[in-house]
Amino acid sequence: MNRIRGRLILITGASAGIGEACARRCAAEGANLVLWARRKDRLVALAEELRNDAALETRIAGVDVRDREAVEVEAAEMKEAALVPDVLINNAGLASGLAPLQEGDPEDWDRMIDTNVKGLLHVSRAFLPRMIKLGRGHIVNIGSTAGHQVYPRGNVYNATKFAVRALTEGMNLDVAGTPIRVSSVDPGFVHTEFSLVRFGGDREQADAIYRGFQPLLAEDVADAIHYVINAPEHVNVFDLMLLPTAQRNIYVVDREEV
Ligand code: NDP
Ligand code: 8X3
Repeated sequence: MNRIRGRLILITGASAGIGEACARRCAAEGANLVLWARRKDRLVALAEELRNDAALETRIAGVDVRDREAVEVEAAEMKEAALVPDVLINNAGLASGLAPLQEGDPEDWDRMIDTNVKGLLHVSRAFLPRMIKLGRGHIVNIGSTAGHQVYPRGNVYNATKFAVRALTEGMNLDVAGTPIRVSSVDPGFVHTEFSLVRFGGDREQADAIYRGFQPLLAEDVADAIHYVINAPEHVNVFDLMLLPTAQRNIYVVDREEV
């Protein structure tokens, strides 16, 4: 049964990877979309492509989720246009660097904390009150296996994803007594631009992360997210973890020698 056709789905970080795959999947299911990211040129191209494939309403905005004012302005414009998301997918996120804390760059820490934690808070705070008022809404936070177990040199990235898990649990308590659902989808290794971003554009270092095994694809995660948002209203998928078969915990991966 298709429960998302005609729904309004807001995806943050829709210009690449999991967010982009999710936009494509939701479009294929007939949802209307609001797509946010900093690289607006990519959103323009994606929206154009989706419009050609399906008769959808797609609204895009170049929003940096770290910028609370920008989030509030865009949310207010949506309110003016009577657009309240049925589903908010808090996907925008990144890792920046991979170093022991004693060698870490505080600017990397700011980038991760401001995006993965505060960005998620800014966007949720902007839309949750209206969801509650209307008595409908579903927030899906993209966490990570990194929010369940730490790995060497993961320190601050791990901390942000542990925070996302705490926020999913906390938000569920906050919306108790309403029909609002808050879910978390927590993938293991997914081959996206994630590692390229983490290593500052170093393709060799990024490719090495996914070498010798089959990582998840962004489309695999989009499938899982689709399952979560398409579930009947009495079902709240609280925390869905999905890992590549070759990945046995956060850092144990069966790699073939290449
Ligand atoms: P990508 O780098 O491919 O995509 C990240 C997306 O986030 C981009 O669209 C980027 O757009 C957006 N983004 C980053 N910073 C901001 C910002 N400040 N404001 C708005 N958008 C932003 O990585 P993934 O698709 O892999 O990552 C998506 C989510 O999945 C993240 O939360 C990540 O932590 C999580 N995750 C990823 C895993 C993996 O192995 N890849 C595993 C587990 C979780 P732009 O640069 O245009 O702003
Ligand atoms: C991303 C997965 O293991 O690269 O959250 O940190 S990992």
